[in-house]
Amino acid sequence: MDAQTDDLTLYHFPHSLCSQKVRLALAEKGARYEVRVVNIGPAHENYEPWYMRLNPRGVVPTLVHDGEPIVDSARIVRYIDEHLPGPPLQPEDPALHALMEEWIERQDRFPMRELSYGSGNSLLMPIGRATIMRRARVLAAHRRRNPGLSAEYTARIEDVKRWKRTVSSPKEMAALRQRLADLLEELEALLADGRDWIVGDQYTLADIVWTVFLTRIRFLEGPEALDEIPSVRRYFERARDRPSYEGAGVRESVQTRELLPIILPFILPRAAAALLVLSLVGYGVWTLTVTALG
Ligand SMILES: N[C@@H](CCC(=O)N[C@@H](CS)C(=O)NCC(=O)O)C(=O)O
Repeated sequence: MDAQTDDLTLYHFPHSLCSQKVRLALAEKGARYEVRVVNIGPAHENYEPWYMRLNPRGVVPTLVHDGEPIVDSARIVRYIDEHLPGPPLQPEDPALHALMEEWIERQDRFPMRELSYGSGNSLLMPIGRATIMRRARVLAAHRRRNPGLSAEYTARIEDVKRWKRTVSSPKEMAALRQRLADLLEELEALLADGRDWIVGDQYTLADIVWTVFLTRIRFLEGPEALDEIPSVRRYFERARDRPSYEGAGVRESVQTRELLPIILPFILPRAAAALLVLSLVGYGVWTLTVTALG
């Protein structure tokens, strides 16, 4: 394919797992693209009608290529490989291609969102959990104002309720952690023959999704999370050493300096309003007390 001449815009959020997969695929291809940050919390710009029309599930990422939106990170990374110039990221051999697909799907099926919000010890985790039900309220308010998108908002509200039920259930969370341990053991078994990448010698889309997934596991569980599975740890280190990892800005921790400008414009006006109300109530109580005392 010739040099890239097309218009590409990625709607994303810097720390989002799925956005990072797409950025990594774009970096491997050496693609040039515009970015638009969609504030997925606390402003929930992703639930606004303009974005729901672009991405009916109201999630990031969305890639817009010459005006056409493509949604769902697993589809987007395939699309990137098939439509942009750069090194091929899918094997030609059908058996290897099937292996790549199998590992993309294994990763994609794992509910990382639930694990991210239902475990971890960072201060941000309880805050994150508390925000889940706020999403249902924001979605319901949008549904009232946008009857044309009622089906999309209803589907999303149901999804948010399921999300909340899972992260609130210690039994489901324990099962999820076991499922993750099994999945990582399966990857360890695959890589134990010394292969560099999931299908062998070629770095493919499967490695892209697994690089970001393993980064998130280390983010949640600490850098020692892969110590018991040495082949996976070495595999992750190889992937992290690729220039694309830095180029895509794969996040290994919360970048407070990056998140604050996104969060503060939402929090500050509300904090100021709350302070004003508290001051008015305090002043009222004080005036009444002074009046009552004569
Ligand atoms: N299957 C979708 C999932 C996308 C997804 O869940 N994105 C998350 C960030 S990684 C999101 O937008 N969350 C915001 C929300 O659910 O409100 C994909 O792979 O693109």
